Amino acid sequence: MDQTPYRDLTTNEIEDFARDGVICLRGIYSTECINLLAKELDAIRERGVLGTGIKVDGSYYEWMQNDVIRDFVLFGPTAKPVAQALKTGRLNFFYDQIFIKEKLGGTGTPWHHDHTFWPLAGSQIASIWTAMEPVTADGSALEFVAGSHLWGKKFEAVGVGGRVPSNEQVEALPDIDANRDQYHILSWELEPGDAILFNAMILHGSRANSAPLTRRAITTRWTGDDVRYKPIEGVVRELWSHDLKGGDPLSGSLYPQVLPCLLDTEVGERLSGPIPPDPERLNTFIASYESRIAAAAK
Ligand SMILES: O=C(O)CCC(=O)C(=O)O
Repeated sequence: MDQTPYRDLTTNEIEDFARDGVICLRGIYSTECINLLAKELDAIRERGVLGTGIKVDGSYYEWMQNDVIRDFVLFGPTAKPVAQALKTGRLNFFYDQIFIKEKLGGTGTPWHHDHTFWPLAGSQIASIWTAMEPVTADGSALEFVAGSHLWGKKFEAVGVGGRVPSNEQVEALPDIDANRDQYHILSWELEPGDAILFNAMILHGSRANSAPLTRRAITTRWTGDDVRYKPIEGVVRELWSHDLKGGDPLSGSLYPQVLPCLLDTEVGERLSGPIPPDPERLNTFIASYESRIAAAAK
């Protein structure tokens, strides 16, 4: 996989990211890179989340077991522009997440911001999202409320699976769709290789896919110097155990440093082979997933 960053961010892009909370980067990934990823996304879809057979429209932390996604994250061209936008010297990888929106009817992603889903404190947190096919406005293109990362509010975590309970103090989400003219909404149509880089506090979502093309996307999530681990109840499902306690900088084999350089102590084990999830945590995840399906079927 191409190891060279496509280019440095311009001063304008860094300023736009700070002001709007989101920028579009054209042609950041090569065709070869997208083709490799597309094959893996299809295979993951077939095998189900983390190889469990659970088939939903997404998966996450696949990099721990999938070598193409591992190389994309650790050696691909993403880390440097993300670090430039976040103005951070140290950049850790947080996790990858896959979002598939089936053609002609795939459901959208509700408006949300990412921060309240995650066991993190700090402001230097961003995701970079790219799709395997052209994304049109009616093809579930991402939408962002420009500047909402600066509102100083933390909203409830509402994702594709519904509202995620949290013991954090959070506010109800504003009804953005009912008042679209009151917000500055940014969205881009994309070609394969283009990507969108956005702050973890920006409100974003996507509408249902009414285009005749299934939209397969992958987001990688990154943290900078000021970020600390902050355990919160019930929000993100970490299926690998780690030693992080509240207040620790991210580190270790689950959340390794990528810039200024990889550390053998953190990535050595992963470079020598896939690391399966902790069986107990995985079983709890499968059971909770199955009970959610059963409850929804009643
Ligand atoms: O692909 C989507 O529809 C949602 C993506 C998203 O919310 C994210 O990457 O944080």
